[in-house]
Amino acid sequence: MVETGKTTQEFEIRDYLRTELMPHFMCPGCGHGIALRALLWAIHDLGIAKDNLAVVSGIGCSGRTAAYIDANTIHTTHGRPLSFATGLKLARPDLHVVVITGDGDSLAIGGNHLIHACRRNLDITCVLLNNEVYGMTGGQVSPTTSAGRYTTTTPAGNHEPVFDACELATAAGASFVGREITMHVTALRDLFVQGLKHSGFSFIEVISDCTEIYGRKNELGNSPEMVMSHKADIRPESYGNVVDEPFRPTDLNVGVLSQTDRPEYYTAYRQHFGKQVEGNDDPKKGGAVT
Ligand SMILES: Cc1ncc(C[n+]2csc(CCOP(=O)(O)OP(=O)(O)O)c2C)c(N)n1
Repeated sequence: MVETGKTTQEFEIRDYLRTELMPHFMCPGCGHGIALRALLWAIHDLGIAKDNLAVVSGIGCSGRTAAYIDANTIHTTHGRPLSFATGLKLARPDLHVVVITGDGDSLAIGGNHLIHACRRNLDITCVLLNNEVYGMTGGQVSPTTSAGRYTTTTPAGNHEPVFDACELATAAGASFVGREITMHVTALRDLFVQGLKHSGFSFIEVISDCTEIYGRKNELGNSPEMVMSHKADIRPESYGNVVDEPFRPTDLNVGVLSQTDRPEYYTAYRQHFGKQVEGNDDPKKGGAVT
């Protein structure tokens, strides 16, 4: 991870947006915008220069958010942002590489890429905007659609079991895993700060909202009501150690859910090859890249 200096300047979101692309395409009340703000705020607080930031995204409303960021951005293909990000990070380890993805993007079509990115533990921050639905394409069921919920492809309600993205990432080896809701903007910003500072693969799930397509179909209320309903669902991390059993069936853990100091990909690579080739300065054989 590149060294960053804390900035003393007040956060002004317009400094980080491509304002020439405004008005944006998001629906009123979409949670993705709140997540984008918190992410940019974290980047500002860490003093990460825009030139040193690369944001890679897939396809979807989630993926489209990257286009509005005034930094190096790559809008890739559906399900593949982590593959592009892996290549970029290997070629340019000096960059902060952030992936913005959706639940359809990286748990359905891109699920395989996600588990291997977690396993490799390259120094990338992956932000999963989970709105429980394929928002951009009209509201089809996704791997995180809650039980019983109506989507355009589950007219009788969803009966499939739901992926817990954080448990999946932890099991696959991500060395930093966290979750937040959009109601907690400053907590979300702080989680992004921790994830960005972490050396290794950091996976952050944001419980977002699709008000227009998902919320409307399921009569979940307006945007503030949807956001408030997540607040009722969460179980703060601080309760984790003192309560043995979930106190509500819908309890959702938030905060940093798991963190290990497993060596980051490059460090592990150097350690592995360094042992075999002492004093080697050939990068192709694991030597120093200068
Ligand atoms: C290979 C491929 N398959 C399907 C699509 C169509 N498609 C575009 S976005 C999308 C779903 C996006 O859902 P999600 O990742 O959950 O993001 P959201 O729009 O909800 O933020 C799909 C299926 C595509 N663009 N490319």
